[in-house]
Amino acid sequence: MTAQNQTPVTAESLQSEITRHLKLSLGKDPKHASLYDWRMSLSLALRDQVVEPWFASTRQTYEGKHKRVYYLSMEFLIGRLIEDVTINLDVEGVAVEAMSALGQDYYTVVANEPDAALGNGGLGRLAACFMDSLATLAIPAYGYGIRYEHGLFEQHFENGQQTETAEGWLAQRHVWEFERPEVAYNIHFGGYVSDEGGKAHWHPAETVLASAYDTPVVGWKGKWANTLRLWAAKPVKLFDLDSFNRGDYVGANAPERLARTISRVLYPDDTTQDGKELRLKQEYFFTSASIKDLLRRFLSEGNKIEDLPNHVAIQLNDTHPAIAGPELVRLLIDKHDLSEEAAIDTARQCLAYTNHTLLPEALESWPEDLFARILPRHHRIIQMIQERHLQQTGSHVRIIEHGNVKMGELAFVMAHHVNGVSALHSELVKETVFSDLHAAYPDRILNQTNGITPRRWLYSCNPALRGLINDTIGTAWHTDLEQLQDLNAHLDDASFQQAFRAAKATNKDRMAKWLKDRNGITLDTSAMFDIQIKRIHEYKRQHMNILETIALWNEIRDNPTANWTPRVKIFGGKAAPGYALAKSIIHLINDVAATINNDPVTKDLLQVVYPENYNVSMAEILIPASDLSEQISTAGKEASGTGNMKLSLNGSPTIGTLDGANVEIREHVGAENFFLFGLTAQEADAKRGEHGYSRRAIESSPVLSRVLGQIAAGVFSAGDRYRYSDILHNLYEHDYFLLSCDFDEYFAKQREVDAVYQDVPRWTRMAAANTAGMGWFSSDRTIRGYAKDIWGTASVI
Ligand code: 8GP
Repeated sequence: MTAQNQTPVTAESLQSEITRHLKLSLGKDPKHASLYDWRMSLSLALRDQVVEPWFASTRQTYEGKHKRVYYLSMEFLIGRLIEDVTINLDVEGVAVEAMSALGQDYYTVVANEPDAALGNGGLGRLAACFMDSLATLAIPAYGYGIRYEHGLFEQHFENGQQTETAEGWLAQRHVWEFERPEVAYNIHFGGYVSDEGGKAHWHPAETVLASAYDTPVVGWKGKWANTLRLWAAKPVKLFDLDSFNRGDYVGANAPERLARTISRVLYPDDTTQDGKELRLKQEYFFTSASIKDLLRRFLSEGNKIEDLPNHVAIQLNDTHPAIAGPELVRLLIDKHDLSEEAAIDTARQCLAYTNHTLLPEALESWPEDLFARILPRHHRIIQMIQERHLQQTGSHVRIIEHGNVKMGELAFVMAHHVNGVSALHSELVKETVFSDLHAAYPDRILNQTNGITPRRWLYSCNPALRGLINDTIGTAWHTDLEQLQDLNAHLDDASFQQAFRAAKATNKDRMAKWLKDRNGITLDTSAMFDIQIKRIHEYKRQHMNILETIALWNEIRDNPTANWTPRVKIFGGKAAPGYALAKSIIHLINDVAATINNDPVTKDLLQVVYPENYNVSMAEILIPASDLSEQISTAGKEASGTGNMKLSLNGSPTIGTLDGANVEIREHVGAENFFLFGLTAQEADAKRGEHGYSRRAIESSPVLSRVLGQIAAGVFSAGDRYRYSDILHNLYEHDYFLLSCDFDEYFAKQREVDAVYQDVPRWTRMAAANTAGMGWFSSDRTIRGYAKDIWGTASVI
């Protein structure tokens, strides 16, 4: 393979490449170079190193006629790339040395890179981890998505309340990508369908161009590289010269404005679907371009269309690209003359669908009239798919029902396999949302428990722990994370324990310094760092955490000289801009922080911090520093979680419910190393059937009643008794997410955490046992599972 054939990179060679780029690509004299110039030059010098392995991988795939995986996703939450590339190419040390020889600090340059935040949360970050594992495992693959001009919004706090501004990652040049103006497809919308000579013809009303931008994704040790191909929308006609000549300068730009809107912004909702026409257009835009692109590649290799499933595996990351089914069927019938039956069968053999959530509001559906107006040909094709499905299975489940086109049902019917993302979630997929379709297609649903890339989420973000693990068990874990179990032999070894604590202390110091520099906040690093980082949502129950914080504050004030375990409660996460209750929760957390942090009685024992604008690079600092991981969702609601995996892998035990992948994490790290509380998914369902359960639970809990009473009295809102009436009303009257029912057990479990934390050897053992037990959660394992059970592909080197 090329990586081995390539001349090894040395500090000297990299230094001269950086200088060359500074001069020839940036046009700068080193004397006048800014941080930006240095970052660009370093990135370009590194990118050069990826090109050869990338070419070689592509060549090898063509030559071997290997099947390719196409991962279609509206979101790729990539984060920064410099460290990703230096780690994967194993040149981090060399890069540090080269930059230092140029008078620059490598880590300052790294921190200058903006996050590529083309995603909202779990689903988008999973796609990024999968791209890393596909490259590391040398499975030929393309990621297909949208090159949004504006990624996830930037979050600010004004008087404790979230405000949002547009993010601008492309304001500076994105050096990692290669523009491919020659790779472009016309994407059509609207118009009507006519029937001529027994064939349907779509006469679209609107057309935009999908133009490709490629980013190489290099795997471990540079042995293989795949492509992330993102589509930008461009006008077919750049400019309306007629309008311009008539003096209508605004009108002249209309074609460009219209097209650009499609790839302008990432939809900022996490689990709520937005019924906007634009979103449907975005979905069709990138899916159609991707399907056309993969068909072009397939046909250019001289293949016959019937052979498509032997060469192409298309994975739909949630329902956002579910239009891939009808689009592929349309192209097979209208352009390649397959019969309806053959087209559906062929398409289905290529397609698989991953479900990421059971929340009903996230299951996409489109008003049928809107759908038919924008995609009239696909509307007819879906009717045809539905007819065949109803006839063949005798099922009564319709794709179009009550005037809505249901994308989950469409994705299910058009996929050869449907998977959930944790063992519990996959069972719930069978029992709930898709129970009827599961009865009609009993072999279709399977499970692939999520994973995380250990390159980014241990090796790169936690050099202190990486070093200790290397010294203790060697380096085999770099490519086989399950080797971490060898740490089990050292858990009771005093010197190992001490080194483990030292690594954690280093990470806590690093985080404290970062927060001091960023927000001027001083952290007590000897306190327990108790962290909840994720999107803000009622089901994730950040409000349970902050109510527990208030309860603890009360207890400390009642008895300040007791033997308390000092804690820093750390929150991170964004709320969807239109999700009012989630925004109220953020406000409450910030209000509580303001009160508690200024209380002289408790200030050395309890602190609440909520750094704004949580993103991937913030996660890389917070996760290694965590002592306790909060995974407290209502059982049955968190499909998997992946933050839970990152924290546990980095030596932070979980306090959590039996939800999503928590269940499997607990099995792998050992029940004795996990703080379990709360109703099970089944119990939660039963509880919802009991009339008046929340009011009863609140009234029978003195601790919770007191906390809610304080909020209602305006203790945290300068006497304003109504500021949080939405949260209070919700808890007393609905409490669908059962905070009231789980609260007392959660509070009690936290006090157990306090006690164990004071038993230093016991706590260290637990923390290290978490790291040792988490090897199974590598996304390499997950991807091997998809390759074997769903895609029919394997590593090719
Ligand atoms: C998330 C799930 O909430 C999380 O449990 C899981 O770990 C992650 O997907 C990866 O599987 N779901 C989403 O991010 C999600 O559904 N987002 C779409 C609605 C935008």
